[in-house]
Amino acid sequence: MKLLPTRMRVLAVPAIAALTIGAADDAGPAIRLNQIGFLPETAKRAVVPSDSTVPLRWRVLDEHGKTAAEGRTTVVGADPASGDNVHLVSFDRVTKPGTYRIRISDQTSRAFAVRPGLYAPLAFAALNFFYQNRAGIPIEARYAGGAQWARPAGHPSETATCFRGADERGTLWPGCSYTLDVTGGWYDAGDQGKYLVNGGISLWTLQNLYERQAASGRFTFADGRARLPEAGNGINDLLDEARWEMRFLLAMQIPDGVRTEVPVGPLPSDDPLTLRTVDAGGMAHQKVADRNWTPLPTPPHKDTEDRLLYPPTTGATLNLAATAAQCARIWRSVDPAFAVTCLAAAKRAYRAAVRNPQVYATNSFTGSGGYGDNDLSDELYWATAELWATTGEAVYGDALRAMPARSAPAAEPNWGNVAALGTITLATTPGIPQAEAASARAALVAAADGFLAETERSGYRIPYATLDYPWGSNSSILNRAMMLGVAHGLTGDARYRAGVVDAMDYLLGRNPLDQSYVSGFGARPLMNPHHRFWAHQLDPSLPGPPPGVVSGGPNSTSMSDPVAMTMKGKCAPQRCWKDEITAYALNEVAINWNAPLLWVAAYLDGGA
Ligand code: 9MR
Ligand code: 9MR
Repeated sequence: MKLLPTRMRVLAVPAIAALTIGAADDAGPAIRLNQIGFLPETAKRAVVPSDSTVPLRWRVLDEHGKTAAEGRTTVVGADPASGDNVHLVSFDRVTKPGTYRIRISDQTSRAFAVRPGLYAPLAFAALNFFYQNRAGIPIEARYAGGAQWARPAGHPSETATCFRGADERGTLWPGCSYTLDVTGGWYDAGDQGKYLVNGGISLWTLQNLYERQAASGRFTFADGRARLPEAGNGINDLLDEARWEMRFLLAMQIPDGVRTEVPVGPLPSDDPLTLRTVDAGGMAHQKVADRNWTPLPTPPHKDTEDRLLYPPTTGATLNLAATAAQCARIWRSVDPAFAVTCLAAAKRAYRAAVRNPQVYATNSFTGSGGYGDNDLSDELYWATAELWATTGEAVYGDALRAMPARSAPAAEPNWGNVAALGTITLATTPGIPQAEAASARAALVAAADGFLAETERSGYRIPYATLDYPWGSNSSILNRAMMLGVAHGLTGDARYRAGVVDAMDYLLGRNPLDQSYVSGFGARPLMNPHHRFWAHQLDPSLPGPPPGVVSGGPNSTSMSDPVAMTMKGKCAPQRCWKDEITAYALNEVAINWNAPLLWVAAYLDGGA
């Protein structure tokens, strides 16, 4: 990778090392750190772009200008992910609550806080994102944090039938003779599609956070603490939010006895596809979404497109099986009737997926995203693990023991690779037999060790050393942080917690763009995400994002939107990002990205 010129101005006095620190420019002071600050007892690090080859003197100054700590930077050197030469400042020993700045040579950082409770507002805001993206219910000012975010219900009674006719590749779909009432759930992202694949990982993450809090007894979102219509109903607010999505997933399940035409087996590359009739009872539709892409902006209540059910897939069905199984064990003690509903749906979905194991999403419809995945072995493993953890039934344990995914090294999860979700469940749910629990724990700790090793190769010191930044890279980093949090819980080893802090520091400003990727948090927060309602940049009468929304982040590998296209080949991976609403490959928001933000913020707040 070629080193690219950085945006900083380097003073041309190389003989005097202390002067070669990058100067402030429009990106702010050249000392990069978490813009919301630090908890008293965690790792504290800043990164300084500088070409100096010798350590630089730093001082941390308190609010009176007195030196609270001092030392010399560690020279890290050239960092291909950012294109910067960097130094590291470590000031863990500043633990006294207060407001500080870092001074290096003639540069002074922004003021930052050291204080307990720093992450609670972020955790609540990240949860509120899900309320704000609810379909089928009016978004009210009192819950949304202000009148600007209120809107009438989007798709308030969404009774949909199946797509019928020719798709983009000429395959002819038969439609169906039924409708499903699929009102509710969360919109996926900047678009208003509602997808089972992606709904699944997002819902799992909220439910998992609840399970961890139930196990520890420290509930961040005890009933009445969050801003939600359901607050005060006697049920934990995080569970209320999760149930909003769970009910939608349940509604997407096909009634028993339905036979439908779908592609069966690996998808050929030539179109149109040949469809075969299968027993689809218990399968789930891939998505309900607009027939055509709506323009930006389109507030949800102004969407005039047809809303259609798209063909059932094995992937969607396994997402339903996994999350409904998890739902069943969580709700057993809270609302037993809902738990029974979830378990019945999970088992029915699982049977349907086993009967139809290779019905893949074709990615051939306009108007919504594809979420196509041609390897469902990890989804099967995940669903099997969840059902086993919930029921203890031997049929699931036996199936699981026969699966290769079990011993695979654990990568951070994403919508298309969900094995880690099953492994976390096996590692942490009471009742899993010792052998399986131990191997799941070992796999997670090994993965966490791998992430920490990557920190050592990362200039900005994050547990993510790739030079190929994918679509939604911020969520890859957050999901790694979640796994590090799990490893911390399993081992008690503080190094894993420090890794979580490193990841969050990057998200909140310790990056080459000096950018907080989260709206409403930090000195330079996200302002213009790709979203059809938070579209202030295109229409001043619409709001910007509410606080607590994370951008997908730098994307150096699929630079397909109009903004990204102009940057292609010209940015170091961590710089392939722009805060522009039209930059959907760089700057969209999504439920599966905000979910790990919520998980990690709650964890850092002491609640996971
Ligand atoms: O707005 C859409 C966004 O939610 C998706 O992530 C993205 C990729 O599937 O597509 C966006 O929609 C664009 C479409 O793909 C092409 N025409 C312009 C659309 C609006 O930006
Ligand atoms: O998150 C998805 C990413 O992994 C894919 O590369 C990308 C293009 O297919 O699509 C992303 O998912 C989008 C979905 O298709 C539609 N809603 C918005 C999602 C986030 O951009």
